[in-house]
Amino acid sequence: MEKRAYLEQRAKEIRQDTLRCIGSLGVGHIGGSLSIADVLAVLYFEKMNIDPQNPGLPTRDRFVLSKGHGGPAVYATLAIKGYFDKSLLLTLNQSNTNLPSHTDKNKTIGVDMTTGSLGQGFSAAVGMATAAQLDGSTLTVYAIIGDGESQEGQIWESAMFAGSRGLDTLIAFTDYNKLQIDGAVSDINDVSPLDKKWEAFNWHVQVIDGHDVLAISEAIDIAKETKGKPSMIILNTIKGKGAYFCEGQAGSHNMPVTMEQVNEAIERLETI
Ligand SMILES: Cc1ncc(C[n+]2csc(CCOP(=O)(O)OP(=O)(O)O)c2C)c(N)n1
Ligand SMILES: [Mg+2]
Repeated sequence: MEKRAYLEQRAKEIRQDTLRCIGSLGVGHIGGSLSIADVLAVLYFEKMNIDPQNPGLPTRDRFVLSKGHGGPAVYATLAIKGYFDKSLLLTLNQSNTNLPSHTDKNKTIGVDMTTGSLGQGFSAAVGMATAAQLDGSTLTVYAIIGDGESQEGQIWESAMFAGSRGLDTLIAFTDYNKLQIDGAVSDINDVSPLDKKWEAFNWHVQVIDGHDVLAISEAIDIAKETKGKPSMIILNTIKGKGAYFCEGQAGSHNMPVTMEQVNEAIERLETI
């Protein structure tokens, strides 16, 4: 299968399983999970050096979802990749589950860092890349931060450190869906111009369509070829992308959902 078609198919499956996962609970972070489905498809099904049969391999690439509330999309991705059975997706955030609403490395096989307190995951990713640099390792550390999350001071503290250290094995993405919990990021505490800010912190910056799998794939290739600087890939995305009942809406952040909505959305994704 042609690369674009293959990756788009994986992204569609990630969206459908994310919806099944959140639908099983009846409430969840639909918007911020669906906006990252395409980058997860490219990372887990093309780029990352990982082996679901050997999830603890020290030389594997690392992935940190700093906006940890997008956990369901990561769980869908890991299940499709074969880290665990898809039936686990239907236990989201229930008692004794291995899939809490926010990613937790002590609970879920395949998750590299516990996140949820905004800003902290990115610092951990910078720490991982620093350790890899000290070890002389060539592994790549990938991280996704949110645009609302980018209002956290901690993001810029670690951005400055990574830039000053020239951590070129660190590739970060901003899920620039323009929305946070309460509304538009630009209304609450505008983070723009994000590209100029990251450049000023000595990062190599690219701005792309975050729903174009080939654009994401090419941007990662360019980031890997860039030496002496960490890379920021700003993904222009739509919150709730692919769910007809909440796409582009601030209310999609953490919302109730019925199985009727879930099934209808899954069916509509099938026909795109
Ligand atoms: C330190 C901290 N403060 C506040 C929160 C509550 N919180 C969770 S998600 C969120 C909004 C994040 O917005 P954004 O980064 O744009 O993510 P998106 O919803 O678009 O995925 C907030 C304020 C938190 N998890 N951690
Ligand atoms: Mg956002």
